[in-house]
Amino acid sequence: MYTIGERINGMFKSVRTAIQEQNPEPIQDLARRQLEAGADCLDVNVGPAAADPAAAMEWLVKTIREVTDAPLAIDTTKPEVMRKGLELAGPNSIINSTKGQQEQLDIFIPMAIEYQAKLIALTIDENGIPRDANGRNEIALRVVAAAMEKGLDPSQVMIDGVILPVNVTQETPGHVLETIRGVKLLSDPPPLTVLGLSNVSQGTQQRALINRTYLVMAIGAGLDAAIMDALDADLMDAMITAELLLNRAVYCDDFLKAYRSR
Ligand code: THG
Repeated sequence: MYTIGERINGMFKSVRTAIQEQNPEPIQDLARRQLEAGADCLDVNVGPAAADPAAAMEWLVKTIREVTDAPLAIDTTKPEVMRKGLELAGPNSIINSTKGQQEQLDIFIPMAIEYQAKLIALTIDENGIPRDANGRNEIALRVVAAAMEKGLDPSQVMIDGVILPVNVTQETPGHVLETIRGVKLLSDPPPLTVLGLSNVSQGTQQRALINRTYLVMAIGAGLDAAIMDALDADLMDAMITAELLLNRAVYCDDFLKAYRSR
């Protein structure tokens, strides 16, 4: 499992304040701690409140790059903010994200090729979020076809089935699991799959429990990557154990420690 740490997001008050005050310590601390906890990549999102999102993205990426060369997932809907982030982040970045409609694919697929970045595609289009897995897989197929047509290998595409809070639509978690399974049949090589895990528990009373139970289910369905709270040690333990039980790591009594020191 490829772990993308979710915490550098202006949605969190401490991050929002750090951006406003241009105070590097809280950001650099979150970068270090998430990587120490096992994150492979860091999501970077200036949040909805940033007055000048391109300037905020520039400051965030430069601030993170003072402490780590780890891959970054540039999390914005705005092409000019994305470009700024990719320029400063360097190779192995992730474009987070494009939607499935043609106008967006025409912008973000060439950008992925230009910056040699992976491309997260949400299974959303001009008609919104599909009700079920069929609708999601239809959009995923269009994305993969567009990528191949433009010369982006499907293995560089990460399909996000768009999980919603379970207390808002209780059918969605099941539909997204079906999407994860279905996406693997779209092409050879298939695209990767990713989720913004914490969305599933927003507004619920048992966030951590719901997050880790759903992560294990999604890993069982074939999930390749998740944007998740790498600072939640129980969540990371559940992920490591799921991988062990799927025979992706050799068992030893110290398997949690062995994975973490890999
Ligand atoms: N898919 C993709 N990218 C994404 C998402 C996705 N990026 C953003 C988001 N969804 C994933 N990241 C988060 C980060 C935080 C939370 C949820 C998802 C979260 N935040 C607290 C809340 O809303 O309750 C904020 C708490 C606070 O304010 O301190 O849960 O789906 N590709």
